[in-house]
Amino acid sequence: MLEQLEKLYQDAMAELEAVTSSEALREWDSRTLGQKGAVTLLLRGIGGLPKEERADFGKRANEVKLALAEAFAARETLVREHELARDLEEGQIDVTLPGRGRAVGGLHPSTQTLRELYHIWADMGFQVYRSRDVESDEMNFTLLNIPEHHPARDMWDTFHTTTPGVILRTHTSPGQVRAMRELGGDGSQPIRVILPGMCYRYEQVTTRSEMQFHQLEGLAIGRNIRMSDLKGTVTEFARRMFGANAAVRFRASYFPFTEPSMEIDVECFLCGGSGCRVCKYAGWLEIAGAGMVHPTVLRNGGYDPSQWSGFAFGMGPERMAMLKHGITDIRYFWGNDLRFLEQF
Ligand code: FA5
Repeated sequence: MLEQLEKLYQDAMAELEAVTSSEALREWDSRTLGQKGAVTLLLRGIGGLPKEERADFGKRANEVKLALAEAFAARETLVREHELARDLEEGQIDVTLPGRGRAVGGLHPSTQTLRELYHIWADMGFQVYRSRDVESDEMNFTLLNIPEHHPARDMWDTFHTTTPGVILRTHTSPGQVRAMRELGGDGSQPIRVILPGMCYRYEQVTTRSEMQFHQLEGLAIGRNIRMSDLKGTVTEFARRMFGANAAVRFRASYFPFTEPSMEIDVECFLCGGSGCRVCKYAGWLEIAGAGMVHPTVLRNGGYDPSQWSGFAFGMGPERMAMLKHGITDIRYFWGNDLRFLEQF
C-alpha cells in the first residue's frame, strides 16, 4: 500500500503540473483530495494493514496529503493569475473608439409651444386656470349664449358621450364661466387668466384641422376693460411670440359669446407678407378668435354687465407651432412618428 501511495503521489503531482484552467483545477481537487478522492479512499484502507505497518503508513499518508494540498494551493494561485492576465488582455477597452450616444426623450412640440405661451402670458400677468375636458352641454354652449337648437351650435361639431348632456369640450371657452364663478367672488373681483387644454371636434381631419387639438383661452374681467385693451394685449403678445416687428390684424367676425367679435391674424413671418405656401398666399395667418365678453356670459359668470366688462380670446397652439416651424401638416403632431418629434 505504501508503494501505491507513492505512485499516487507521483501521478497526482504530474497531473497537477499539467493543469492550466480553474475548471481542470477543480476537477483535480475533487478526484485527488475530495471526499471520494484517491487519497481519501487509500486512507480508508488503513484498517486492512497489519498493525505494525499502520503507523508508518498513516504518517506518510498525511505527509502526502499535506504536500498535495500545498501544491494545489500554489498551482491555484498561478492559474488564477494567468487567467486574470488573459481576461485583461482580451477584454481590453479601446478608449479611442467613438462613444455610442444615448437616446434621450424630449418635450412634444405642442408642450414646448404651450410652455412658451405660459411664459409670455405669465409675464403679462395672466395666471393658468385649468378647466375640464369632459364638459356639460350647458357650459360648452348654453351659458355661452348658444341656446339649444340654436344654429350657432353647428360651428362646433361635437363628440357626445353616452350620458345625455355630457360632451367632450369643443373649445376652452366653457372654462370662462367656470373661472368667473370660481375666481370672481360673486362678481366682485377682477380676473386675468389663461385656460390651456385639449379640445375635441368631430370634424374632417385635414392638413390644418385635427379631431383633437389644444387651445389656449384668455380671459380678462375688470371695471373698465375696453376693446383697445384687447388689441394692445394681443399685439404685445404677438410681438413677444413672433418677433418685435410682427404685424397684427383684426378682422370682424362672429362668436355668440363675444360682442363685438374678431379673428386675429399675424403677418406671415415666413414670407414677410408677400405670400407663400404656408399662408396660402394671403400674407396673413390666423392665430385666434377673440372679442369683448358678451353681457349674457358676464351675467352667467356672476358679474353685473353694467359695472364690469372683459375681453376673451382663444388661440390654437398647434397652428402657431406650424407657423413658427414651417410644419405643413397638423397630423404630424399626434402621428407618433419619431422622425418628426425628434426634430424639436
Ligand atoms: C373658438 O373655438 C372660440 N372658442 C375662440 C374664442 C374664444 C373666440 C374666446 C372668442 C372669445 P375657433 O373655432 O375659431 O374659435 O378656434 C379657435 C382656434 O383654435 C383657431 O384659431 C385655431 O387656431 C384652433 N383650432 C380650431 N379648430 C381646430 C382644429 N380642428 N385643429 C386645430 N386647431 C384648431
